[in-house]
Amino acid sequence: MTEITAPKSSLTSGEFTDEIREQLKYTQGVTPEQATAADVYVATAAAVRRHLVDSWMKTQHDMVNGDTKAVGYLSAEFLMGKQLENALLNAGLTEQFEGAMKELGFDTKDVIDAEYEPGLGNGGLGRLAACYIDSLASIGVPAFGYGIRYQYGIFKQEFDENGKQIETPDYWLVNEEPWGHVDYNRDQRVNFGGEVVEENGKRVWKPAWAVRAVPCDYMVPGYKSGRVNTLRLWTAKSYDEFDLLTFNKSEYLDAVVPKVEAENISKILYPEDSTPQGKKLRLEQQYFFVSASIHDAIRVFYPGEKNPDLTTLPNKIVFQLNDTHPVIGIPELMRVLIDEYGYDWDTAWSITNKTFNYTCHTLLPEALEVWPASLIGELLPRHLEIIKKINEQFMAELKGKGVADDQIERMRIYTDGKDASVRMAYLATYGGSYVNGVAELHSELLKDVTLKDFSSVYPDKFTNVTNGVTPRRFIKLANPRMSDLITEGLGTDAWLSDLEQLKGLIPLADDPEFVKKFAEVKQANKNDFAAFAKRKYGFDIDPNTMFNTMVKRLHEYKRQALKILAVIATYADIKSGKVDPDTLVPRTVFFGAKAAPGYYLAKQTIQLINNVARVVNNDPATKGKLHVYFPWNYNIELAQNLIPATDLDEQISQAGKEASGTGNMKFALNGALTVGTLDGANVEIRQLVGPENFFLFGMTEPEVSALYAKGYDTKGLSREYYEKDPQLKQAIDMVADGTFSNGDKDTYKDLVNDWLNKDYFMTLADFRAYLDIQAEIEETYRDPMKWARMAVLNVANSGYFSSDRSIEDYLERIWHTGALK
Ligand code: T68
Repeated sequence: MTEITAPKSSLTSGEFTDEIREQLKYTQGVTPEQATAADVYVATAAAVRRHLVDSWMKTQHDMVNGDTKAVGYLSAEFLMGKQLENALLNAGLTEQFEGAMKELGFDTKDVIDAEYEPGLGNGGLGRLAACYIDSLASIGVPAFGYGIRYQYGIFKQEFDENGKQIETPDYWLVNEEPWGHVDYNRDQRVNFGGEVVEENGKRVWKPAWAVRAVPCDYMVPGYKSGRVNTLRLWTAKSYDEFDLLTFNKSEYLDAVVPKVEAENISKILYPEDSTPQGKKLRLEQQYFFVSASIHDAIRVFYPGEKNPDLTTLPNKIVFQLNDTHPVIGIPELMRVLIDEYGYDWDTAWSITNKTFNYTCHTLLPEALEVWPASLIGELLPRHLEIIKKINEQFMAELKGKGVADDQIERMRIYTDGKDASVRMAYLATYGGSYVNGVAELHSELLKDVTLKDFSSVYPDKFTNVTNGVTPRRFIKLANPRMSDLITEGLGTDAWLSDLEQLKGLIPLADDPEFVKKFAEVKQANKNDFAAFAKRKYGFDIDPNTMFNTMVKRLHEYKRQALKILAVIATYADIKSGKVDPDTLVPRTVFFGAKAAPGYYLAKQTIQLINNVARVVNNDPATKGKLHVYFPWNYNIELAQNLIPATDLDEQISQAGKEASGTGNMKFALNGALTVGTLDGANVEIRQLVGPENFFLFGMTEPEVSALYAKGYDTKGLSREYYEKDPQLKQAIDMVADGTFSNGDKDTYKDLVNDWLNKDYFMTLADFRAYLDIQAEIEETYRDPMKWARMAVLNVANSGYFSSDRSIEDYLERIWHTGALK
């Protein structure tokens, strides 16, 4: 692990208070007496930024002038969460802030709450990008995060009176946003459309229109590293404030059309997290931020040079492609090198190949982006030519290697014919140096299934980097009580930048005093969460029940349906008198999940969960024994509150479908036990925390494959499970018979139909195993000390899942660079 040293800020609380006062006066124009919590938040943010500026500038200077290669993390999403607390922590100003708030008469919580959470991501992929730029800065590696400053982030989720999801726009820029610095002087021109013509034997792109990319810079302070990196998010602006010609014809409204169209590019984040829509605007977004970022990197690393030697580019920066969304960067860099800087094809290819690497985040074939060639040709005609040429070179290379014709055909990057298309994952795999999956099982399946043809020809390209999460936000800030207890137990807080030190807690699992304190921390967190949920959602939650949580995007493969069917089965047992409720472990089940707006079955599942919650929570028969809550609009803030309060975490995806998961890591690190399948990073979590401290159930990936081979989804085999298992049958019958839809039998008919006739993700096949493991969980939970001891061992053995470790793996296996000296 890299040595991390940085002085704690020597600023006093009094001095910090004065700085905040000054900001209140000069930026907000209010006296401390007039100030609201929102004013104090903005003023504090401005004051913190001032403390970071010197380190930020020095980091940039060292990056450009030193010989350490930088990382450019290209990602369509950065799901940052609120910034203030994290910036204070990493700047070493937390205590001064607390002192200042006392002096100014403000509650720290109110001030922190005043920040509006930016939601510039869908889920795991976007949050991972945010964790990675935190870790890069904390380790001291020079890096840029490059992405889009969407005006509208992920939609706000509400539920209507029938429990259906309603999406409303998330205009996160309603109020002042004090973190971003818009830099109009470092803009980039991004061209689109038009045609390619032959001029003096050269192919020349004559674009039809252009957009101005304006960067907005966010400082990314490292924890105790003294380094501050940059997150550069691009906004699309029009070059023509208004089109004069149109204006003169006095068509005033039409005059702003080009402006509106240009600015649409960074208007909204696409809310689909797994099914690419093939929309023109989406491709425009991708090219927009990638083109601006590549040009920006050349500007940064070759300042003022007219004829830079770009053969050195791979020594200056390495671009990581966060999934296929930025893969158009490969032909773009080729184009820049050849058309703008005059390099020959082979030189350009060698530079490009060394500069890019690709991370894949999925196993679902439908999630791999494939663009119609016609669309690429329309928007980026020169790129389409380059892609075709890359494909030709690739085919020839494969032939030269003696690859069989049918395999070569399967591997085409560009597929000919009427529906000609471009496979972005293939382009990324061939065009870059390395391809990695995000957990061991996932990387194996990538090699053996999804990209098997590629790994057979290029085995050395393939590697794994298991995901991680930042311990600063997800332990220290989210769970201050547990953090204090860990620091007390270990006698140091150095674990926050070297999470493997948590191993030092292993002996404390046998110290009843420590285990008891650990259980008390969990209880206090549960009490806090109950108060938070009352305040924010109006829920009346009993904190003396088991908190059982399933939070993640809603997707069939993640199997929220399995969880809700199990809840229904328990409910049915109570109602029918089969089970005496007094013998049950009292349990509160939490769901948090957004569904893509066009994802019909996912939305039905949300409606079902809400209505099960309504029925169960209002039934006197289950009172105090079983409750279900679905706090709407799951986001980072809710995660930070709910995860530390959770006893039991659900990671129950169908084996072979969840690439990694990162929620699973956050829960284990916060002392929740996991009930899970052998999928994604669950496999590694279980290995590390010990099988005896993990509730495993369900089919394995090979068993899943075998069941598909028998025709599970095509021959309707799920019905057999339904017929054979009375508890399963009853649960499904209750969904069908209107128990959760005021007697209406149609509400969930598509969901029920799917379960009984297709059930692609094998919810029914895993149902029995799932109920059985829940019984074992109950038995364990009845012994609070045993449970708490298992929880301690989960925390102690999960240090591996720090994003610092993931970044160290990227540095070693893929980027071949390190911290600034
Ligand atoms: C997630 N993917 C994986 N995608 O599902 C999860 N996709 O297993 C993994 O832990 C995580 O990535 C980090 O590696 C996503 O979150 C998206 O959000 C997404 C967004 C747009 C298009 C496609």
